[in-house]
Amino acid sequence: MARRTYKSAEVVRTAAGRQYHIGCAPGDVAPFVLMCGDPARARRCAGKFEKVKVERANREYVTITGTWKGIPVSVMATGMGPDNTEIAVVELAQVASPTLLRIGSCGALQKATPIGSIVVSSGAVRLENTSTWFVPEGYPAVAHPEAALAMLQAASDLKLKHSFGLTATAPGFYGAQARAVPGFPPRVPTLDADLARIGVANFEMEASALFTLATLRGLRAGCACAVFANRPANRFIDAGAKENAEDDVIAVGLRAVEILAAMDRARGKAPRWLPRMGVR
Ligand code: R1P
Ligand code: URA
Repeated sequence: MARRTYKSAEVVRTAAGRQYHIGCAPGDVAPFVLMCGDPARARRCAGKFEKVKVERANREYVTITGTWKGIPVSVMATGMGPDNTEIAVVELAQVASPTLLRIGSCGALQKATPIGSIVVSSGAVRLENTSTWFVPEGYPAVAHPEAALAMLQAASDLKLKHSFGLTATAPGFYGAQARAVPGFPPRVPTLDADLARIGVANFEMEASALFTLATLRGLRAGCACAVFANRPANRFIDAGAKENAEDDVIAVGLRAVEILAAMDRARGKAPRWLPRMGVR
């Protein structure tokens, strides 16, 4: 994918050459980065690496780089929300050109989507406004097809209940996801039902910023989320099931890295992977 060039560059680095928020320098980040909001999930994911080479932690950003089945991989916690994701993607892109795979959690908007299952995003509705400071309203936030396919195949290989569809990225957990909390009535109380009616699969808080900025920069990005809530059924996951669902979405991310690495080998110097190339 073609990389854009810029007339002038503003970079924010510390004296040690590390990016201001994420604390990473060139060489710290692998060609595949798994991303999630929760630092505990990032550490849980890194616990599955064979080796850990780099660990950086600053504010909510935790980046751990190691290997998985011999493939160099990083996991990064970004904290919650599109604004945090913007900082993560912009600063990551100063030190590497990675494939970015979000391993998140979400609330399902369709009644039939089971809690604990996985939703792979085809694209995201930009309910947030972080991305509008880069692109106009009509600009679509789409997953890279290779990343989306790899995450779908990963969920299938792992025999996990999964679905594929549009995600709505909200700039908050309560009002912006139409949660009615005493004392804090949402301005648009029908938003969850309205989105469900037009086929949107799930709510979360990062994917559209990730997809938009990755597309701008020519990076591959994908998103798979474990379902923690079923909004039409008004149900939320319990503690034990949450751990299992987190392990599942981590497994999807790691398996997707293996699949993408195989797609890249099969593609060789071709600009993009096509199904006829198979995997190696
Ligand atoms: C809200 O609880 C948080 O969980 C989801 C949302 O997108 C938001 O960040 O994702 P993570 O589990 O990756 O943090
Ligand atoms: N994350 C969200 O953003 N919403 C949910 O309902 C669950 C997880």
